[in-house]
Amino acid sequence: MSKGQWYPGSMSRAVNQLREDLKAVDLVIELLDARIPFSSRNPIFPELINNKTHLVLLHKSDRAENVYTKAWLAYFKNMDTEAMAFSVQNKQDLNRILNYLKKEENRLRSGRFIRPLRMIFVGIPNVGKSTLINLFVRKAVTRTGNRPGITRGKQWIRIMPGMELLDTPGILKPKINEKTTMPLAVVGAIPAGRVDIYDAALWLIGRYLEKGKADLFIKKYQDLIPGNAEQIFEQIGISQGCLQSEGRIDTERTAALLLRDFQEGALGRFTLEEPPQ
Ligand SMILES: Nc1nc2c(ncn2[C@@H]2O[C@H](COP(=O)(O)OP(=O)(O)OP(=O)(O)O)[C@@H](O)[C@H]2O)c(=O)[nH]1
Ligand SMILES: [Mg+2]
Repeated sequence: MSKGQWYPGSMSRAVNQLREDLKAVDLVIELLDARIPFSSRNPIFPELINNKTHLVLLHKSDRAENVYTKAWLAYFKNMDTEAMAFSVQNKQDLNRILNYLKKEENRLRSGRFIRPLRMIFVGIPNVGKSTLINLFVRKAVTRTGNRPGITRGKQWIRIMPGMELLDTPGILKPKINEKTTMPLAVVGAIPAGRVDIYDAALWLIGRYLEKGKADLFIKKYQDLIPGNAEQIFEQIGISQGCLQSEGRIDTERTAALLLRDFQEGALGRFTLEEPPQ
């Protein structure tokens, strides 16, 4: 099967746009969700960036478990890919990126200063690209505006002398298959409606049970009696008052509440994917 048949039209348009944008940069900063580094990476990405200097950020690391974030960092190191954990909550993380960029700028230029080091943030929807661009905008020395002729239509943000960031992020939809659907759904990277949220909620409870972390549910929703995923779901519905008129629980509302609580961090730090051995 050719690659074109794998992706619907909008996907290939996005890929073509990204291919274009990548031509204009020296450095690609790829954002992965630290809770799902596997599912939040589109497998065509490594081929697309084609040996460009590349930094992986395990983003939203404040939502992930440190022990697994460390394991993922070791995994990328092992693959000779530069990677850092990142969270907007942690000021040091931004400084760490800026230091990395300064080093890269020195290394890439190595005396022959021709033009600024240019970079782009790339990642799936909702991974945090705009949030990160805004952080850099606040640090920025100037917005450089359009550069007709050189990089038509692109807006660059000069984040410090000799360093420019493309102000529109590269968006690459995740690859959705039976392995990635649920992880993407529970972090909110798949639009509602594409997945049955009851299935997603049960799957999530199942993961907490598997990891022996059901206590985080009990802490959040109180007075839960340990049980299987269905029983816990049922009790959450009752304790949170997600009921229908006949007194049965409203599964849609219960599932939505549970997923929202997970996404907002009310169910603690939780990593859904561990690196391959
Ligand atoms: N917990 C946590 N949430 C974050 C972090 N960074 C961003 N977010 C949240 O993630 C959500 C998505 O962030 P955006 O910056 O809009 O993501 P995006 O990649 O630009 O999304 P699209 O424009 O849809 O592609 C927002 O609710 C942010 O507040 C982080 O480091 N930690
Ligand atoms: Mg955005």
